[in-house]
Amino acid sequence: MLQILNEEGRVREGLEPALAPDDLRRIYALLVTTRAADGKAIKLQRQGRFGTYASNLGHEACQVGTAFFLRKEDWIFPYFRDLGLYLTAGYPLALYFHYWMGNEAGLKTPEGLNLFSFAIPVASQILHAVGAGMAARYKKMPLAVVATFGDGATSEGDFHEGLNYAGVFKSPNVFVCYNNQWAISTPRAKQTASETISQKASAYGFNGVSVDGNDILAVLSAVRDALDKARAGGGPTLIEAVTYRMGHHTTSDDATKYRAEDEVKAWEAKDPLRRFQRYLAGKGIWDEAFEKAVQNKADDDVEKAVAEAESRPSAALEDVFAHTYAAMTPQLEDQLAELRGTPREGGR
Ligand SMILES: Cc1ncc(C[n+]2csc(CCOP(=O)(O)OP(=O)(O)O)c2C)c(N)n1
Ligand SMILES: [Mg+2]
Repeated sequence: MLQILNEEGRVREGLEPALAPDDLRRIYALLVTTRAADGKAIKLQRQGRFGTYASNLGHEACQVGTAFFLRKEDWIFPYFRDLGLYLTAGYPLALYFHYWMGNEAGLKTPEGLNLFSFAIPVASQILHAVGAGMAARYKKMPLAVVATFGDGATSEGDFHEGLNYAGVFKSPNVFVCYNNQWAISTPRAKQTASETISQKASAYGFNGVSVDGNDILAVLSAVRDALDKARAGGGPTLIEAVTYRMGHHTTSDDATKYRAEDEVKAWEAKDPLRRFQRYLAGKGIWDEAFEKAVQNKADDDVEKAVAEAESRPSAALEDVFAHTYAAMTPQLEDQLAELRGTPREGGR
């Protein structure tokens, strides 16, 4: 497993990626903003101002590291636990919040951002990403297409079909699996008998690499190499970012029912933010004043996003019924009429 920063934030000789101090500052700010926005989202859900929400605590390095080197022309097919990726890609936080407050409009990507609405059906985005990758190949566009997903997604047919196709046709895909050890209550050991998730790539004829997903430098390096390879026509790569879901699966879950507190505690010591912070301190980039400035800006951005999201219109009542079929079935029309207080004659 590739690790560049150890748990104390010390860097391994010869592996440190060349990043300008301003990039390092920007990466740290993205990590901190992701954590601040995630913490706020959980509080808002507890206050009834958000719907069910999927926590991101512990995933910040995987998410920011995956998106940081993407170019404007690349495409991203994310999943529901990808807040840091959204922020790094430049998605407005207010829109992202608006979605989780219960309005589909929040996932309507602004023009010019090649970011697909995130997938809730586990692994379905992998097929879309491979299709987009093939389109880029046919059009001879030198771009990369990224799909992110969890360890649980690797048990879905869509994962195997997508990676098989990508391998055969050398699509310019980068598959990033956030292996956070759990798929709701299913532990990694019950997900697959493979020793690693990255080794699955060899069955499809391309490279797989496992990286420490709590080490932002390792994620950045592996993803940058894979993006360069994809853009140059070298075909796909599977990256397994080994991390841990520090929170519950969603706000509707209680992880204390199925996992031991000791396990969570052990992962606290591997915190991706603290590790990167120590690295930056060693380089003379991080100090208390910098920390305060970054935190204040993050809190400010988050508060502004909440205010903006809450000032946007609420979802229409019809939305609950309107999007399952191209046209509503008579039963759905009956239900909508009933909800509006005007039940239809003979309605069921
Ligand atoms: C096709 C499909 N089956 C089941 C579900 C219910 N479900 C939602 S998240 C999840 C587990 C996902 O685990 P993983 O892929 O490891 O991602 P993580 O939540 O850990 O980030 C399941 C089973 C779903 N959304 N889609
Ligand atoms: Mg998982």
